[in-house]
Amino acid sequence: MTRFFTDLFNEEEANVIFFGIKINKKSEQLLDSLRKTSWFVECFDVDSGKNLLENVKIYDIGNVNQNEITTKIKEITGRKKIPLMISQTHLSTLYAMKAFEGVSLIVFDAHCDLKNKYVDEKVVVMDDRDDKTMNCVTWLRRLVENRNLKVCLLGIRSCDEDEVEVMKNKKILWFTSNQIKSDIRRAKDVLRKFSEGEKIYLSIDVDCFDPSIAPAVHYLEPNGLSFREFDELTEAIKGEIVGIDLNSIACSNEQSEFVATKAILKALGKITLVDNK
Ligand SMILES: [Mn+2]
Repeated sequence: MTRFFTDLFNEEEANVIFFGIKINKKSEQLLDSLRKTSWFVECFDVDSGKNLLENVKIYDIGNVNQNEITTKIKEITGRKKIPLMISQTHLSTLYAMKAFEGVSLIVFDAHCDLKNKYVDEKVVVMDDRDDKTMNCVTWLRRLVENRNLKVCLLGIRSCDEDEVEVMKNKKILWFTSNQIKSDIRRAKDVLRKFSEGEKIYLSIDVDCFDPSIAPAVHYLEPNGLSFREFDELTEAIKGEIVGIDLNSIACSNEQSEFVATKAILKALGKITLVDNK
């Protein structure tokens, strides 16, 4: 197996543990393809003159099932390491967040994922009981209805009135794609204040990007973030990154995979602590 980004480190010395979520044969092929793509992404950032992986030693443990996420992450954080997960569904983030306490959540997404129930032939229902309230468009609703959590959503451009109500009631901080495009300085200022001194779990839904740069998503929402906008916002995040995921990449597509792995690399560049958490 080609390992994600590198095979330089063993599990013991690594401070970031990577794993993919296997849903079916196709998702395993996609994960393998992403692993191969990651080797072609340059770790040196020419603008900052920094190696984005300078504080990062990644070890790839392979793929795990959706129902193993919470246990796996608890095991990783218990060993003072940072989990990095790639999944085809955003529902995985719900199970990841169950492994953390006292963590704030930053999500890049075109959608709020705050629906109470949603049925669509494209929505992969992950629950064995065929539960229509547990999927990639309801996961954040399920998370915030049971927990007091600081949440910031970035890049929103598709949601309904009910979801806006939930954002207001739950005091979720959110920026639409248009708000980011018209005043990114303000978005960055607010994001900086939101994240300062916090432990941060960062979740990147690939559909936050404009479909012109990342077309391999389930819902091709126009007017998405440019890579530069994503990069600038990520750069503004303060605090301590305790977990990262990238999700909702729908199928193997070279262009989208490159954008996805580059986005992960930028997120990894935010890791400042090595083993002294
Ligand atoms: Mn999502």
